[in-house]
Parts: sequence; structure tokens; C-alpha cells
Amino acid sequence: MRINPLKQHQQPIINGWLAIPSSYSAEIVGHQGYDSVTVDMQHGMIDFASALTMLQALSSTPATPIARVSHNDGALIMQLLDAGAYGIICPMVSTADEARRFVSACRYPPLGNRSFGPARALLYGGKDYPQHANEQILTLAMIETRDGLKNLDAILDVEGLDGIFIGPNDLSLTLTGTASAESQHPEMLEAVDHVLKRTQAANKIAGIFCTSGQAAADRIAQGFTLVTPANDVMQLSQAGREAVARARGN
Ligand code: 3PY
Ligand code: MG
Repeated sequence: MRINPLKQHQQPIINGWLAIPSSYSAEIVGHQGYDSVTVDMQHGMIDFASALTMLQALSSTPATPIARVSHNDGALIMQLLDAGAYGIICPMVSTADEARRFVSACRYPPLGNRSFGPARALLYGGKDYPQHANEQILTLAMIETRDGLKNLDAILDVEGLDGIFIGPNDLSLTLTGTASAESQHPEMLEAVDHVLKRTQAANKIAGIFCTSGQAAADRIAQGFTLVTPANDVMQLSQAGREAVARARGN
């Protein structure tokens, strides 16, 4: 089976993020040097038919294809894995039970309850995908609720969970009343630091969404091991804005 480089990564993982439902965008982003690229079905404008073509496009690039599901839905998780996603990011994980349910959907029996039908995963992963998928599929639970913070250690204890991914917009919204991915609110700084330290202690991947390359570099310096330096929409908007300003001589 094609191994998943994200499972043994020695360097911080730089993870691209796709919200635009386009295989062409996915292909372009996949060629920019990212270790992995996430197809975002929660806040991206992406349905399963588009996600499939985007995963196909990512397969033609060096980036490892992963997906964020819209919610902790075993059926959707299994469909995306069958479509060749090599990792799943699950939003709003607030309890160990939810984390167990999430991981279970990513693992074939006896470790989990993933149903058999690897379809396109066989084409991307290889004929022996079924024998190795349980070790190769990456599972990241998003910590972005008060309960998720409260139950962090129990979530980190869940067997088969590879790491966490902080959703700083939702986390700051719930902690401070304002959604801000780079919030400097003291309560948010403390929460992010706490999640990072506990995740490091558990020896798992500590991931976070960021709004720029510089913000991602700062998170790596802080100790994070998986960062997303903004998504396609943010990058496209910023590049467009800057080009217009430059053209106008501003
Ligand atoms: C958040 O910041 O809440 C996210 O889910 C990042 O996409
Ligand atoms: Mg979120």
C-alpha cells in the first residue's frame, strides 16, 4: 500500500486547505509544496461529487489528500475514505466518546466499524490497501468547543487518534465572544497553549488553522506540528487585493 507520509512526519506538516469546489484549484494547490491538502466539506462550498474529483486531482500531485467532514458522520467519513482520502479532520469533537466514534469510522474491524468497500482507495492506495489502511489513515479531532477543552486529556487518550487540530475561530468565539483565528485574548492564548502542551505530552500531532504563512511559521515556532497557512479563498482574495492595489499604485 502507498504509505501515508503524514503518519511518520519528522518535520512540521504544512497543510493546504481547499474551500473552492474545483478539481483544477485542487490540482494547482497540490503542486505548491504542501505536505498535505485538505478538502473542506464543513465550511468549503464542496459536496461529495466535487470532493471526489478534488481527491482525484490531489492524487496527481505530491500532496497527501485529506478531508474535513462537515460533522462527525460515520457514513460521510467512510465515503471519503473510500474515495481515497488518506486522513480525516473531524470538527467539534467535545468528548472522548465522540472521538472514539470518529476514530472507529476510520478503522476496519476489529479496531473500528468502517464498512468494507474501498473503491477508489484501492486505486490510490494499492491492492493491499485493506490490509494496511488501519495503520495508514490519519485521524485528527478538532478542539474548538469548551467541552472539547474540558475533556482534552480523555480525547487525547483515545486509541487510534493521531492528533488534534485547533479551530481557532470557533474556539475564540466560544471563549471570548468573537471569532478570530489569531486572537490575542488572554483566555484564548491560555487555551491554545494548554492544548499544545497536553498534545505534546501525549506525543500526538498538534495542529492549528492559521491565516497566513507568517502566522503558520509563528505557530511552528510555538511548537505546533501541523499548520494550515490560510485557505484557497483567503490566498486568492489577498493576491487579488494586492495586485489591484499595486496596479493602482497604492
Ligand atoms: C475554526 O477556526 O474554527 C476552524 O474550523 C478552521 O477552519
Ligand atoms: Mg471551526
